[in-house]
Amino acid sequence: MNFDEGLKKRRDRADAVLERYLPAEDAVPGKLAEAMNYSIRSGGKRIRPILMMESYRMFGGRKTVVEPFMAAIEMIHTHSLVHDDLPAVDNDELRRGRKTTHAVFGEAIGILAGDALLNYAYETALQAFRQKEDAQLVVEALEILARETGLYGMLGGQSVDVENDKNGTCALSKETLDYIYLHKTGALLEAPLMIGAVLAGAGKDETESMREIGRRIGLAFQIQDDILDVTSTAEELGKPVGSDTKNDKTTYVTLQGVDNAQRTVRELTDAAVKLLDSIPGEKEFLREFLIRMASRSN
Ligand code: GRG
Repeated sequence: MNFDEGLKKRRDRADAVLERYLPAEDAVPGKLAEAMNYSIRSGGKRIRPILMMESYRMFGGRKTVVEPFMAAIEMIHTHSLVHDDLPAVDNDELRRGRKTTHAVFGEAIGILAGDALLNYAYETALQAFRQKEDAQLVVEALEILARETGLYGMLGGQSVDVENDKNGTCALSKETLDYIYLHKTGALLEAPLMIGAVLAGAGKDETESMREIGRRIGLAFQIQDDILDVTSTAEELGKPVGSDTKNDKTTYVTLQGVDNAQRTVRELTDAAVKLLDSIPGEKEFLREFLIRMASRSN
């Protein structure tokens, strides 16, 4: 099986897992469930559940305890996109090639759908306790999920981003930009790699190595986002381009230029792959996936 076939298989599996955990729309409050499901079903590369599954398998995991967590991480990711698109934040009408949730359902339901996805993610992850044998590992995985996506993770990074947005045209330091990128984007790529490892029973050192891989690939991923904002098209990306320039944002492109930013992406990816290579386990697909994530065109 070549890489693209392997990717399709994994994406289909992630979609099937998600479908099993989505809320029903035929009971009250159907509109809210519909808005949640609309945002989840509007596509997306499913990077985070795929990373989790690959990490789980790499450390020998073969059970289904990982599945509620795969669904939960995609729900949290989708919550962040729904809220990021709101009029009070980026005010975008296009996401994943479709109208954004608030553009279809109105702002109030857009806000609620984002909130509900975040809450439902935990309701979903808690279902992992039904598979009794792995209770302690489930507790550890929940701790990672909560921390990496909360105040000291994604939400913290986003808050510093928003704070600096309101600072006018004053350029950010590279240190502040790295804090923002490592948290608002990196934390949500660290989390699935770590959760997959923990649920499969990996040791502390191995889990920390997976965190470090996520950190490097997360930074590379967000820098690539900066690059695509100036080099790609709305058709290719499925969301507006040129928004960083429009909003006068400091990015790796404004700090380093496109060529150097591309070099930084390559260096970070190489470092992530080198670390992955030092860990035993079946990781051929994950290795290629990390490389393609960083050099993605959408
Ligand atoms: C309410 C101010 C406020 C914000 C809440 C938490 C949050 C929204 C945003 C987090 C920051 C964020 C949206 C970062 C974007 C990271 C990023 C590059 C996402 C794109 O991920 P892909 O390419 O998307 O995996 P798909 O659509 O393929 O799933």
